[in-house]
Amino acid sequence: MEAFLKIDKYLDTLIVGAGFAGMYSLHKQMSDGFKVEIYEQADDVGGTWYWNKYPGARCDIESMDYSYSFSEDLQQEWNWKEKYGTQPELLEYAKFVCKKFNLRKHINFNTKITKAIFSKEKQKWIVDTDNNTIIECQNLILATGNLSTPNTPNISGLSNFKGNVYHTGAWPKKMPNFNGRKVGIIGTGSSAVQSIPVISETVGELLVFQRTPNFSLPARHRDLPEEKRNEYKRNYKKYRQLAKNSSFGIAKYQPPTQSAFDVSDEERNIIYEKAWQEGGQAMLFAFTDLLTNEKANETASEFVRNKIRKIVNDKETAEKLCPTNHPIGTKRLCLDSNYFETYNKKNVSLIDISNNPIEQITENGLLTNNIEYSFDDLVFATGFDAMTGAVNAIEILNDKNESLKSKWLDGPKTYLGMMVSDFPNLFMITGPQSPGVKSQMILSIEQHVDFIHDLISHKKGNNYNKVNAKSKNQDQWVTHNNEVANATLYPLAHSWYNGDNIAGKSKGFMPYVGGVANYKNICDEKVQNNYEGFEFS
Ligand code: N01
Repeated sequence: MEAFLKIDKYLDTLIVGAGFAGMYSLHKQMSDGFKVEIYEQADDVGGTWYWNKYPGARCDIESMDYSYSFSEDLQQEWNWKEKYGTQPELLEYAKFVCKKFNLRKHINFNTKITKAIFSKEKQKWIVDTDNNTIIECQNLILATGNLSTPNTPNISGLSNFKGNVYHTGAWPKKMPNFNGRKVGIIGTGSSAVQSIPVISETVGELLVFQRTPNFSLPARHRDLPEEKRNEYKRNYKKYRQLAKNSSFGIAKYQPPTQSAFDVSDEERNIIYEKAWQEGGQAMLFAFTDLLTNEKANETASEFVRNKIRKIVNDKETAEKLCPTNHPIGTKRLCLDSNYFETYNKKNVSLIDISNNPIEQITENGLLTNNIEYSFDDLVFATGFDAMTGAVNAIEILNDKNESLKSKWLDGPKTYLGMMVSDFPNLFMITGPQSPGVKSQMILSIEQHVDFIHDLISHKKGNNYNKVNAKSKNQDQWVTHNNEVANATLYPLAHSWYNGDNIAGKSKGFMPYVGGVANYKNICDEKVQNNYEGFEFS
C-alpha cells in the first residue's frame, strides 16, 4: 500500500463503524459539508445492537436516557415502548435515526477496514479494505466500539464438538431453536445474566458453567407508561442537563452526599432495600464511599449476598452464586430479570468451575474436574477483547511505519481517550482513558463526536493539514487516569476494565472513572486554552 497505489476514493473523513458513535459522527460531518463516508463490516447499522441479538438482550440503562439528545425533533418523535430498550427496539431506533438523517447512502456495508497508513508524502491516511477498495482521507475516525470484538477462550477441542456453538456477542440473525434441547453456557457476566433466564424457558436442560459469581441487581423491567414518557419528553432539556452534570451520565443518579457510615445499620438497610425495590443501579449511588472504601462497600455487597441467599432455595447453590472475590460495582454491575430465581428451576444446574478450569471441549460437551458434561448446544457468554480489541484489529501505521498496536503493547495510551500521539488526524470515539464505558454511552458518544468535530473544523478553518496529540500531555493524561482509578476500589477486581479477561493482554485500568461532568470540564478547558495538548501543522 504505497504511494503508487491506485486510489479508489477520496474523502475528507472516513469513519469506521455504523453504531451510535459512527452514525452521529457521520451526521455531524455531513451537516458541515465534509465529504464523509462510513465503512461498516455488518450489513446494517446498529453496532452493539446489531451483533448482540442473544435471547433477553436489552440495554441496562433506561431508554429515556439511553438515546440521542442532539435532535429535539428526534427525541420528541421516537416513542420508547419499554423501561429498558430491547435489542430489537434499539436496532429499530438505530435504523430510524439512519433514515431520518439520510445516512444510509453514505455508508458502505459489508466492508471491513483492514489497514491504514499515514502517508508521509501526502500527509493523508491511505486506508485499505477487505474488498481491496483503497481510500485516501484526511481524517480517520474510529467509531469501532468498546465491546465489539468477541472473546472465545482458547479451549482445546472446540472443533471436535458435534453440536451448535454460539457466542452472545455474535449471535446469528435467525434465533436458534433451543426447544427441549440440552444447552451448556460458559460465563456469568451481563450477557449470561440476561440470557440464562430466557434460554431456561425453552430448553430441556441448562448447564451454567460459572468461573466467577457476579453481583446483579433487579432491573424491575416494565412497559413505559405513556404519562411517564410524555413527562420525560416535556422535560428533556432538564433531564439531559442533569445527566451531563452527573458522574455516570444518568439524570436520576446524582452524586450522593453522605457516607455509608453517616447512618445507622438500620437506616442503611432501609436505603438499600428501597434501591433494591426500585431496581436499576440506584444502590451504587446511595453513598459517597461505596467505590472508595472497602468497609463501606462491604455493607452493600453483603446486602446483595443476603438477597441471593433468600432467593435461591438450595443453600449450596446460593453460596456458589454469592460473589466474594470483588467489591460490588468494581466489575460492571449486572441488572437482571429473575436471574437468581432461575436457579430454582429443576432444569437449570450451576457448575462451579472456579477451582477446576474447563480442560477440554469434547465431541459431546466439555470436561472439567475429570467429569464430562454433555449437551447439544454450547453458548459462549465469555465477553469481549474490550476497549482495544477492535482498534488493534486494524493495522494502523504512522508515517514512521510504527504500528499503533506496538505502541500499545504495554497497554493503551491516549490523550483524553480521543487521540494517540504520533498518529495525526486519527480520532477515537470513547476510546481507552475516556469515561465511555463508565457512563451512559450515548451521552459520552455525543460529547466526543462534538469535541472531535470541532477539532477537525478548527484545523480546517485555520488551514492546517494535521492535528496531533503532544506526547507530554498524553503521558500526563495516562498518569491522571491511573491516579483516579487507584483512588477507587476498581483495581481490586479482575475484569475487562483492566484487560484481565484476556490471556496475555497487558494489564492496566482503561476507563476514566473521574465522571462525565469532570471529564467534560477538562475537555472544555483544553479548548479554552487554545487546544492545549494538541499541535497543529
Ligand atoms: O462479558 P463479561 P459479557 N472459562 O466479560 C467468563 C456489556 N453488556 O458479554 O469473570 C470460564 O462480563 C467470565 O468469567 P470471569 C457490559 O458492559 C451490556 O457478559 O472472567 N469462564 C465471565 O463470567 C458488560 O460488562 C449489556 O472469571 C470464562 C464471562 O465469561 C460487557 O458488555 C448486556 C472463560 C464474561 O463476562 C461484557 O459482558 C451485555 C473461560 N475460559 C453486555 N472466559 C447491557 O447493556 C471468560 N469466562 C445490558
